[in-house]
Parts: sequence; C-alpha cells; structure tokens
Amino acid sequence: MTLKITPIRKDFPNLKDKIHGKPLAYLDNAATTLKPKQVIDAVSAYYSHYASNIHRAVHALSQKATLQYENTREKVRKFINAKNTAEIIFTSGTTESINLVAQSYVKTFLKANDEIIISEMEHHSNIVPWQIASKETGCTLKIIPVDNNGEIDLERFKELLSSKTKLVSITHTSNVLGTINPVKEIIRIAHGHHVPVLIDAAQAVGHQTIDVQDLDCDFLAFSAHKMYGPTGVGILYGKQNLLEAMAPYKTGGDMIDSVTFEKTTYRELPYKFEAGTPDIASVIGLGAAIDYINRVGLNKISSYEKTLLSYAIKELKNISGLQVVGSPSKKAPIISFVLDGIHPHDLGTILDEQGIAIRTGHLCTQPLLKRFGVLSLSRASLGIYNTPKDIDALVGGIKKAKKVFKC
Ligand code: C6P
Repeated sequence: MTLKITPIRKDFPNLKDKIHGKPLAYLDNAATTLKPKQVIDAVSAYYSHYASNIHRAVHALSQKATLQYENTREKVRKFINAKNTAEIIFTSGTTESINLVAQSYVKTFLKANDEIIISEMEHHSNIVPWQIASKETGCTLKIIPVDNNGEIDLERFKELLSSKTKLVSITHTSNVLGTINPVKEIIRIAHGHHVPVLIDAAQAVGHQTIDVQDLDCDFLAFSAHKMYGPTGVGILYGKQNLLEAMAPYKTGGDMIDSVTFEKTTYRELPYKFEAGTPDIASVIGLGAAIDYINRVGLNKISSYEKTLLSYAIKELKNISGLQVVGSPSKKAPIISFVLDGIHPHDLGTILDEQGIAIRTGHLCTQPLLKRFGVLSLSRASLGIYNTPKDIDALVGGIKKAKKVFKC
C-alpha cells in the first residue's frame, strides 16, 4: 500500500513556496494542515460563481449553494458512517462542537452533584467548556489520570464511573503525545453504566477511519482545517435521539419554524442547531477535502504516516539530549519532545529560519504538560505530503540549534 507522494505534493501550493529562502518542511499539521488546490478551487468557485446565501431564496445561485452545502453534509455522513444527515451539525470547529454539547446537553440533562468525566490529556477545548457548564449546573468534573507512557488509566476510569456520572468526554487522539486512546473500549465501559460519551476526534479524522456506528459514540467533534479543509468549519455528530432532546445552543435565523412575539418553534434536525448564515464557502471546501482524502485513500494515508512516524522517532531519538514525551502503544504521527539546554521557542525560531515549521509552547494542554513536569514542548506533526526529507531537515535543524547553543 504505497502513497504516490510526488503528485500529492504538487497539489499543495504552499509547498512550492520558499520560507526564508528555504524549501518548506511543514511539520505543524496537528495545528492545521495545508490545503490542496482542489479545496482552494472549490472555495474560490463558490465566491466567484455562486456566492449567495443558503436555504433562503429560489434564485439559481442560492439553489446551487444550498445543493453544494447539503451535498457536503451527505459526504460527511458517509465519511464517518453516521446513520443519517440529521445527525451531522455544521459548527465553526471542534471547539464550538464541544461547547454546543456542554451548553445544550449539560443544561438540558444534568443537575447539581452529577459528574462529568474527562481525562488529563485533554486539549483546553475539552476542559474549559465542561468546567463552565459544571459551575453553572453544580456538577463536578472528574479527571482520569494519564500514566508515564502517556496512556489513560482505564482501571481508574472504571473506578470513577458511578451512578452520578452523566457524561464522559475524551480525546480520540492526543494532540501532544499522539496517543490513540482505546475509545471503543471506553465507550463500551461507559455505556455499561448508561453514560453517553463524546469523542474529540480533532486529531483523528483524516488520519484514520472513523466509524461512529462501529464506535457507538454518542457525540463526535472534529474540525475541517485539520483534514486538508478550510478553517471556520467543524462537525458535531450526535445520535439523533440525543440531539432531538437537546435545546438549541444558539438561536436566530434559519433554525426556526415559526416566530411570534409570544412563542418560537424550531426546525427539525440538523437545522435546529445551525442558527445564522454559516461559513458556506468553507463547508463546500470541506466537501472537496473529503473527496481528496477518499481519492488518496485513508488506509494508504494511515499506513504511510505510520511508516514516516517510525522513521521520525528513530531519527529524533538518536539526537543526544532529546527526549520524546510519552511512548503510547498506539500512536498517531505526532511527536512532542524536550531538548536539553534549548527552550522550545528558541528551537522553533532557529528551525523557522531554515524553513522548518513546528509548534512550540503549551500546546493548549497545560494540565497534561504539568503532569509531565514541563511548561513548554516542541512538537512535530505529520501529514500526507511529508517525506523522510522533511524529517532529515528537522534533524539537521535541531543539530544546528544545538551548535548555536553549544549543547
Ligand atoms: N489543536 C494544536 O495545535 P479547533 O481549534 O476548534 O479547530 O480545535 C481544537 C482542538 C480540540 N481538540 C484537540 C485534540 C485539538 O488538537 C484541537 C486543536 C491544535 O494542537 C490547536 S491548539
């Protein structure tokens, strides 16, 4: 199962640019991926030829925009194997998808002294919304610890579950450690206690097959921009019966059935949760991103990224003074590390001068960094256009930084 990298790289205009006069080695894919020309063209075609609002007008432009928008909903449904398009809500990203559930589900169903379980490896987007919703409802947040390998402590999870637990929200894949959590098992255990589960799939979709019916998750959140699509759009998948029972999260145009000054009734799913004019162009771009991934083949992508990850880990571990954080048994192509004697921001700056883009800092996971006793990390994360040459550039760049800092 091989990936033809040369034509793939040609699809990404960014890769033709020079950064500080050097070829770009883009290794910040967990933050956002680059976009292929097929996605850029789809966005541009909407703005150039049928820019108009959706669901509102009978004219040809609006009809075409509505059709393309709704076609993307069907593509998303198929991509994650949801039962029907009523379960696919367009949001602005993973963050908004989680906030929607935190505001709507929690306020509809939870009360004082109920408990929500998350883990120590969550992104701030899967911590803060629960913290706020807990404060507002009087619920308590329980945290599953992470072990030294960077894996969730499943035994502790089982102990935390009780009749008070009303929701579990867990990341599929850590944006720091790359840990691929045993989410199917976590969902099975939670369902044994009749507890619904939200999966934060921001770092999973586009890297491996996600099948919501096979996982049996109750909610799933992800962002288009981390899977070669545009910024500004994400998905909340939710089981239809749960979404139907939940109150709208934001209100306004397009989500109503009828309005009088006395009373408003809402439209059916999924529109009940899509108030106001959405990011139509980006939704259409997401459709093109899904087509792109399907054309390349998710199995091929997963297997290619796995091979490249092994090479990257082997090469990075050969650098003296470099420690990779975490060694989970199942790992996505994300490597966070510390380098003796060099602050991540200094390393990031020296690498940037050489055209190498990585992410540095707390990676929006301050509790996890505290768990590993660090304030800041350097992170390289891979995508479908990366090659061993990018890894070699990173290794060469780190060695150069070590020379600059004489360590
Ligand atoms: N992580 C990173 O560099 P948004 O910003 O809504 O598209 O995604 C938020 C989010 C939620 N969960 C996980 C696991 C994530 O990794 C992210 C985004 C980026 O790691 C930006 S901080």
